[in-house]
Amino acid sequence: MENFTPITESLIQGDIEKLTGLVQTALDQGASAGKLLNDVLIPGMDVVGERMESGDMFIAEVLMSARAMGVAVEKLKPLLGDGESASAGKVIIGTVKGDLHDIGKNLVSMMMGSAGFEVIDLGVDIGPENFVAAIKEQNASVVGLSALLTTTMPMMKQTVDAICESGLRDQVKIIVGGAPVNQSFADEIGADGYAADAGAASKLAKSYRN
Ligand code: B12
Repeated sequence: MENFTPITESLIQGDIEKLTGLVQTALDQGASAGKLLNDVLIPGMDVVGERMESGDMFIAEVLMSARAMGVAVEKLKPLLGDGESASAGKVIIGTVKGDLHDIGKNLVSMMMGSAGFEVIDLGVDIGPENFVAAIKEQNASVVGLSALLTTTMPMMKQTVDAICESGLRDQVKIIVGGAPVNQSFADEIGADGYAADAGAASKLAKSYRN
């Protein structure tokens, strides 16, 4: 096993109490919040993403790590100077209209947040017009659509079409995901990308940065 710092280890284990205690100690000893985030916590979440993709971590474990990361990020947020917390970009995410499943979407949302994106999670049952309004309002560069039902997959196409009709298509990368969705469906409806899990989704969004 790789040689992780105790902070990274408690993050991977999803041990919120231990993680927040260790982060506090590091801060008390003079560590910078930005360094902790960028050099310790985010690389830790990258490990979680890799283990998820390779099947070495179960969803429940990933959720625990993601929650622990969320708590640590909340703790560091007020201490981060503007320069240190430069956002990787804005991501709008939501489950499409007619679909109420949100566990996977929340996971993607958390992983992207951990990767430094500013994530605006619209929630579930989101109509095409709401996605369009949010992209416009937030000036987002990536939009993620989630669907878990075969019956709501056509709503993904309607959402992509609405984004095209709104004239915002050139401004955003559209990525899709959810158990019934795959790469060829993404291609068929004119999305930019598909990712099978939260780790891959975050990687995909990062690949659009440059
Ligand atoms: C939990 C669950 C529910 C819960 C949802 C609770 C919640 N808050 O989400 C409840 C009980 C409410 C529910 C309701 C229904 N459900 Co349901 N549900 C499930 C179940 C068991 C698990 C889904 C889940 O959370 N998986 C775990 C997460 C982590 O995985 P995930 O969602 O796939 O997400 C990952 C990836 O897909 C990807 N991803 C997800 N979103 C996105 C987005 C982007 C942008 C990207 C890049 C990636 C990405 O990353 C995620 C993390 O790795 C599935 C079965 C299954 N095995 O999928 C059925 C399932 C999806 N449900 C099903 C059905 C039929 C229903 C109902 C119609 C049942 C009914 N008769 O009322 C209703 C529909 C309600 C509605 N309108 O949406 C069927 C769908 C069948 C089909 N082919 O369409 C399934 C497959 C069960 C089955 N085998 O019959 N359900």
